[in-house]
Amino acid sequence: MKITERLGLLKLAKRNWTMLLVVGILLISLVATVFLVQRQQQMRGKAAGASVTLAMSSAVNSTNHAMVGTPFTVNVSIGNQTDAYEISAANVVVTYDSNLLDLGTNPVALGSFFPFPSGTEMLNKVDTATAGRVSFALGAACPTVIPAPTPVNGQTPCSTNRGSGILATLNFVPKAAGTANVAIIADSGNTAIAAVGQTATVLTSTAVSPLSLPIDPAPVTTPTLSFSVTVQEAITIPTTPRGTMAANLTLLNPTTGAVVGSPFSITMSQNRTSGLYETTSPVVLTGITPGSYRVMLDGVGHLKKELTKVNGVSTPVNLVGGSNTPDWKAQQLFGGDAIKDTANTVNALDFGKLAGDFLNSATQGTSTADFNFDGRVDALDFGALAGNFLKAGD
Ligand SMILES: [Ca+2]
Ligand SMILES: [Ca+2]
Repeated sequence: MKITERLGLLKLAKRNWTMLLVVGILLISLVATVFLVQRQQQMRGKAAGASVTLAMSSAVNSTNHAMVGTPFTVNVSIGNQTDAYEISAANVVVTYDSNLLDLGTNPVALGSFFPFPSGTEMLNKVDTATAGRVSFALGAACPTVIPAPTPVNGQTPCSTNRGSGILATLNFVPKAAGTANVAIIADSGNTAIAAVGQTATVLTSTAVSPLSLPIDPAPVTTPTLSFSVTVQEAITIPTTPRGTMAANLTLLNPTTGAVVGSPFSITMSQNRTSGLYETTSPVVLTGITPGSYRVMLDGVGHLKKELTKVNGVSTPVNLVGGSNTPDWKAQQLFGGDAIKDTANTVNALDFGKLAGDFLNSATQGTSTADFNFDGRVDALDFGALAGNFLKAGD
């Protein structure tokens, strides 16, 4: 073969290689284009079926009621069912029945949906200024997110997330019994969800069912009462312990003065150190609800005394559930009232009783005329009666 012929063959081969390369590139481009178009179509389809919702849940329900004074929580969750959106921020407004509920000391606790928000940033965006309304915005400083997240109601969004999760936990303290409503104001002007690349809220369902939360009254704890008083005739502490004093304790309505419930029969004994007569055990005020009362003590042989009188003025005591230990030790019982009657005084009838029991062995130890509880009716008791003659009880 001549050289010129050989060169011609080589030129032909080079053209073929070039053509092959061009065809190959065209083919690859075609495949890539088809793939990208398909991918885009897939993504469009995903976005079209996207659904972002808000929901509330609480352990309080028709079975497990809340209770006055006992805090409980409500979770506010986001549902991003198709994971189509990269959620960048949430602004949620919740209303609650402020007649029945107070917000707890930490009203909005951060949920787990946003992975990196700073709690401090979020707390700055919690608004509890209006009773019955609490709002919070999640999202803080994440300046490197590209594209820049869309602000929600002026709040700068922070880290992004897909899927579902708890945005925040609201803390409430029930203050009155009833059925409290807690609702999300789910309209775009108040509650909004922002997603990367979206210019409007992506919240699809604005109908969030309010929670109806039953609240029971707090269980009533029965008040108990322990106190001491001074018994005029028994101030000294003899070698032989003095006898006990039986008494009726009566609670009165502070406004009307009406007797509340039944009188309580109590026993008081002398404290061997102070000389005061004290309740031997806390008086369990069964049937009495915590509240404000006047308290009357009617001890055997002694004029009736209002323990809640201060300088002659009724000053009701506030009895709480559980232990009450008011300081009534300065209240003094006056002896001489051997016969209790409507006259409520130390008078001739009482003197008659004392005279009848005077040094009478048959009544020693049991007589209502033993005003100093020493087991005898004698001159000391006569002295007490004489000193209080014509005095009236409360
Ligand atoms: Ca009397
Ligand atoms: Ca006596």
